Amino acid sequence: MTIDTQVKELTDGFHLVIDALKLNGISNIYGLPGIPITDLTRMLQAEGMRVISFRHEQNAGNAAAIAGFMTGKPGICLTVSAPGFLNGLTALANATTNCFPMILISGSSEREIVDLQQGDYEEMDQLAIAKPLCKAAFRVLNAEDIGVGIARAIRSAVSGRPGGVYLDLPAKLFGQAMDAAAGKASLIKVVDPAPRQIPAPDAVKRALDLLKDAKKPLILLGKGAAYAQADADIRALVEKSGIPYLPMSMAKGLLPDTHEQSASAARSFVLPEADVVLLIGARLNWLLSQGKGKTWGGKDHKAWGGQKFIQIDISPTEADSNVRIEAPLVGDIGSCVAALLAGMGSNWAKPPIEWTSAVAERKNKNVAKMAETLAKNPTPMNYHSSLSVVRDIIKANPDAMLVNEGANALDFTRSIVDMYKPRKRLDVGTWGVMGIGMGFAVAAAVESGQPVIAIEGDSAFGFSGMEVETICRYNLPVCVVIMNNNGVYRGDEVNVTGGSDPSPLVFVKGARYEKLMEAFGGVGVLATTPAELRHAMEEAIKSRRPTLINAVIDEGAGTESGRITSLNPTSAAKKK
Ligand code: ADP
Ligand code: TPW
Ligand code: MG
Repeated sequence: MTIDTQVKELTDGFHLVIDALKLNGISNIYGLPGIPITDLTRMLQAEGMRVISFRHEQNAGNAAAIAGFMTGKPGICLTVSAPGFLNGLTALANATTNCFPMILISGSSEREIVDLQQGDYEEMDQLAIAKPLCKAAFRVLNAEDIGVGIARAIRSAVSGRPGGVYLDLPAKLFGQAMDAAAGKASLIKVVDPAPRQIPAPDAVKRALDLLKDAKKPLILLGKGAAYAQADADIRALVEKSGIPYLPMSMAKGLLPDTHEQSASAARSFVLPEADVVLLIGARLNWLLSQGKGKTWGGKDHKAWGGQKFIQIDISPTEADSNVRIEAPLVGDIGSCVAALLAGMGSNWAKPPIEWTSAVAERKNKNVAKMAETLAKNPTPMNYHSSLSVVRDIIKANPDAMLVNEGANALDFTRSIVDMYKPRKRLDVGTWGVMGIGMGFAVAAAVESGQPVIAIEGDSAFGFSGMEVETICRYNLPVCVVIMNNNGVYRGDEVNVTGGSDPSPLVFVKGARYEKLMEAFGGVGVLATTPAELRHAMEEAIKSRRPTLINAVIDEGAGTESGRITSLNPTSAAKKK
C-alpha cells in the first residue's frame, strides 16, 4: 500500500457551500467580492455557477430578490462583512416586505473577537442586526453544519409567506477541512421546499357562498398571485366566474391587460361600488387604502365602505389586518384557486349584467379618453407621448421584461403600458423604494434571457446608475429609458430664497445620461421626440446591445409624488 492511497480525500467550507447550493438547483449568484469571500466567488465560477459581480451590494441584493420573485427559488446575494453586509441589508429588508424569497449570504469576522468587541477587520454582530429585518437568520460555525444551514435558509425563504433570509458565514468556516465523503453525506437536498397548503373545505364553501350572492363582485390580483405561478387556474377562475378584476402593479399581465374583464381603467368606479371583493395574494395595505375610506366608498378617510372581503393568502395572520375579512381562505394560491374552481361546478351564474355593463361602460369611456391624450404630440415630449411609444414596443414584444421606478415615471408607465404575460412587470413594490432599477434589470435579463426595458425616472436611475457598467460587462440585453425631466417629480422648481443653491428637487439641466452607457461600450441615444425614442428602442431590442436612451421630457409635466400626493404631510405653517 502506498502512502498516497492512505491519504483521505478532503473537502472544505468553500466547496461544501458551493456543493450545497448546487445540490439545491441554485445556479446564479449576485454579489460583490472582497475579504473573506473573494475566493468563494472565484470557486463558484470555477464550479460552473454564474457569478454576477456588481458595483454596489444593494443592487446585487435587489437582483437576488427579484430573481426569487421570478423563479420561486431563493435568489442568492453574496457580500463581504460589515459595510458590504449593510449595503445588502436594504435589499434583504425590501425582499421581506415584498414577500420575495432571497438569501443574503455575508462573510463575517471572527466570532471570538466580535463578541468581545476587540476590533476585528470589519467587525460587526451581523446576525443580530439582520434578525429584525428578515424572516429568519442563521449562522454556521462548523463545516459539517453547512448542509443544514443552507437547507434551513432555503426552507425559510420559500415556504409559507416567502421572504428574506440572512446566512452568516464566518471567515474561518471557509477554510475548515473535513473528510470529503462525510462532507458530501452532510449535505441536504431540500425535498418540497414550499409545500402546498390545502385550504379547509369549510373555508372554501364560506368563500363560494359569499361570492355566489354578490351583486357587484370584484377580484383583486396581487403580486402574490403572480408569484404563485398558478397562471392557468387564475385565468380560469376569472373567466369562469365572469367577475371584473383589478391587477395590482406587479400582477399586471397575469391575464393580458387588454382582457375584457380587466377593470383597470375603471378602478375608481369599481372599488367604492363593489359589494364582495375576492383578494388573491394582495394585502389591504396603503396601496389599497387599507381597505377602507373614500377609495372604497366610505364616508370619511377611515370609514368602512361596506364591502365584504374574501382573502386568499398563505399567511394565516394576514386576515383582519385592516378591515374584517368575512371569508379568509388560508393556503397556497394554486390550491385555493383550484378549490374555488372545483366548488363552482358547471353551472355557476355570472355576475348581474347591470354590474358588468356598468363597469364596461366606465372603462370604455376612460380608455377612449386615454387614447385621445396618447395621440397628442406636444413639444417637448411628455409622459404620455413618450410612454405611448413604450406601450407599442411592449405590445410588439410581449415577452420582454419591464422594470419600472420613479414617481410620475412609475405611475404613468403603470397606467399606460399594457402587459400581456405574467411576471413581466417588476417595480418598486410595497415600499415604493427607489434604487431597484438596475439590479432588477440585470436579474431580469439573467434569469429570463429576454430583452429588458427599464423605464426610469432620472432621480430613480441615480440610485443604481453605476450598474450600467455591469450591464455592459455581462453584455446584457437591457434597454434603459430615462424619463429625463431634470428632477424629482419636476425639474422646474427654484430655490425660494433666491440663493445660488438649486432647489433640493432638481438636477443639472440637460444632463447627458446616455454618455454613461457609452463610457462602457454600450449604445447611448439622446431622444427628444417619440419617433427618435421608438427608433432607438426598436434598435435596442433587435440588437440586444446594452442601450441607454435619454428621453428628454417636459420638466413641468409631473406632479409632486406622482399619484400619491395625498400621503404628503401638510405643513402647519402652510395651512394657516
Ligand atoms: P400587492 O402589493 O401586489 O398588493 P402584496 O405584496 O401586498 O401584493 O401581497 C402579496 C400577498 O401574497 C402576501 O400577503 C403573501 O403572503 C401572499 N402570498 C405570496 N405567495 C403566496 C402563495 N404562493 N400563496 C398564497 N399567498 C401568497
Ligand atoms: C430609497 C422618495 C419617491 S419617488 C422619488 C423619490 C426620491 C424620485 C422621483 O423622481 P424621478 O421620477 O425618479 O425622476 P419623476 O418622473 O416623478 O420625475 N429614497 C428611497 N425611496 C424613495 N421612494 C424616496 C427616496 C422618492
Ligand atoms: Mg424626474
